[in-house]
Amino acid sequence: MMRWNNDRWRSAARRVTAWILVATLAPAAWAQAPKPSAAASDLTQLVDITAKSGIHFMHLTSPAKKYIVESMSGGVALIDYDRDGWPDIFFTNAPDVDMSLAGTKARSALYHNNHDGTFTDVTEKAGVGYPCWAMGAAVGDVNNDGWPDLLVSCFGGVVLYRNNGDGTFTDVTKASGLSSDAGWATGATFGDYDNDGYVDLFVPHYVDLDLKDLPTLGSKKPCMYHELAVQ
Ligand SMILES: [Ca+2]
Ligand SMILES: [Ca+2]
Repeated sequence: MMRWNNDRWRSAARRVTAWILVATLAPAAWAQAPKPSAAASDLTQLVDITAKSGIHFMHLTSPAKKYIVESMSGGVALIDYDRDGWPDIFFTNAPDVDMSLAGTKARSALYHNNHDGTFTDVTEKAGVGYPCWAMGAAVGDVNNDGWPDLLVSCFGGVVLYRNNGDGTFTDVTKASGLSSDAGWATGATFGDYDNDGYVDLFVPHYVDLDLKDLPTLGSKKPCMYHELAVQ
């Protein structure tokens, strides 16, 4: 059992006195504080509901960040894949270099919007969990069937998933002519640039990097980001 000596009692008494002072002075301080304007009080407040949302996705990270490809974060796409009028969420994920060389993949995730502030992980049924070393994602109806399709940009090209309209997707990368892209696609966006009624695709690339020929730190002249050496 904890024993209280006189010093502790005096310390506790000082804290109680302090709280009484705060409680006594607070109304006066509040009364003197400027009242918020009507415009400020009308501003919409954003509330963090992540813990209650059912979304438990965690993007993998490499604390060491030895290579530039490990320093990149992932992208998120909003896609109403079931066309119920409520946006669903796709998260991209990526392994680190050691995982990739060992053949281990990182799981991306698709969450269905339950209409009540919560989401359900539907990744397995949808079949979109392991597209690639995923960087970003874009949403577009590439075949004009009314169902939004999903393109994932990757370290190593892009992956195009066609929405089957039943909660599942099919990888149509090769059939769509996109499998020849083997570069580091950091992001992607759809847009009908020639106004023919079919969405076109723009894929920006980043630097050349070969996982099978990675430089050891200091073996080559590194890039300098401010005063940080990056390879
Ligand atoms: Ca939806
Ligand atoms: Ca479609």
